[in-house]
Amino acid sequence: MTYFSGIKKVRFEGKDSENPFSFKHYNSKEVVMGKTMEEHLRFAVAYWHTLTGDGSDPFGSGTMIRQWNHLSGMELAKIRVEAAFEFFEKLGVPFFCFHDRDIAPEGDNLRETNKNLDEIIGMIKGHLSTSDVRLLWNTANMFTNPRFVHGAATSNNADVFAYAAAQVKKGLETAKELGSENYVFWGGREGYESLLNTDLEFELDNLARFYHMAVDYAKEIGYTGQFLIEPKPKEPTKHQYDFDAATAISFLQKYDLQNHFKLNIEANHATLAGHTFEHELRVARANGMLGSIDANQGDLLLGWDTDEFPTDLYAVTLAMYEILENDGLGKGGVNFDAKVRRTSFEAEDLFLSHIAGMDTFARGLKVAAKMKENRFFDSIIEERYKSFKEGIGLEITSGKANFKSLEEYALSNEKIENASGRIEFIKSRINDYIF
Ligand code: XUL
Ligand code: CO
Repeated sequence: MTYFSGIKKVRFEGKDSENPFSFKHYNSKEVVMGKTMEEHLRFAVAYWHTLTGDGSDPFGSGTMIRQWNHLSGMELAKIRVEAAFEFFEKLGVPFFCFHDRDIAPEGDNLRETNKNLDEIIGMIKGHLSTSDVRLLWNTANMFTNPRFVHGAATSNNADVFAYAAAQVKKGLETAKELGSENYVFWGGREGYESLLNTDLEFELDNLARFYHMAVDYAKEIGYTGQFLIEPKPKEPTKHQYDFDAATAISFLQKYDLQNHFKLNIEANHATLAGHTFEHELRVARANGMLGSIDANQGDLLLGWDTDEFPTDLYAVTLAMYEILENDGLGKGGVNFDAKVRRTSFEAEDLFLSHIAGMDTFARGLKVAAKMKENRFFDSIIEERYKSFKEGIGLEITSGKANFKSLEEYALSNEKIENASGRIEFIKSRINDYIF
């Protein structure tokens, strides 16, 4: 049985190819700065958008034409696994990611839910053993079911906290069983709607308790994957606790969790927080906490998470520069947390959208590598901060200066001269690199 019958394995054919089902730029074996593109990019497919998503929105039902539309329950879950591996292999992506509830439906109680999950995990394990595909990360969906109406680890209801703990316990066992390279925590409904009924400090303490329990349990079962927190400022709650990279990092530091977690930075979450993608990557990198990325893009005219496939070459180039400067993503990767538009409802669009994203990242990688090789940003930064390399600047950075010596210097320094930041010139040079 095949689920994408008209489509052959997608191959690199170069930029002059007329075949839409080919890569124009992503050549998995091409070496860029000492590593293959496949090693740099570590692409992953998001199960929830690509296999589970049906194109429904708050105004209308699903539009996606899929061969499995007539099925439901466990039958549907099983077919999706078959379709998933056909898709991953035809597309040539090395990784995928899922939430527990993407792969198997809930049963009448937690025991039955776990039984459903076990059956599907068994199937996935079978596929993994005969395929080159691996699991980049798994996570727990603790936001869809009504029990999570007030949050999961930050719920006011201790029974919900316990349920969430049981769910993540199972998630960590799944991660170990399937050899997942990372385990993700995105704070689905961990936030608040109104401060009028919220004990913010208590909820944050509970969130930290929850994370410590997860760290302890991973250690207990010998799961050594990287833990990742995925910041997002809002949606579904009005205010999410893991608002952005800086907020997540200070939370981890306050609760002594910083050595156990890195961040999974998502482009559209960055823009919702009023930041650029590269800002969030830079903040994570500067703190040694850049672990993985959720590759997508938002629509700057819309105020919500549109999760579009990333095709903005400018933004992707700057993101890839941050990743190269981070010396790669380690165990992390580039996960397409992106969905085809509701109007792109044919199964073929799943391929075309991923190809668009993969080609954009391949181009971004190549441009960023050229900038890095030419020390484009390094020389701008060196020139701009050169006043700290000698004289009074060197005294400041070497710890020799104090307020008194600096006052003495400032009193004797008649004229301060600043240099232009040259922003417009820099932007036009970046255009030259891209085009
Ligand atoms: C939601 C989001 C999630 C996480 C995993 O905005 O990005 O899909 O990536 O829970
Ligand atoms: Co995401």
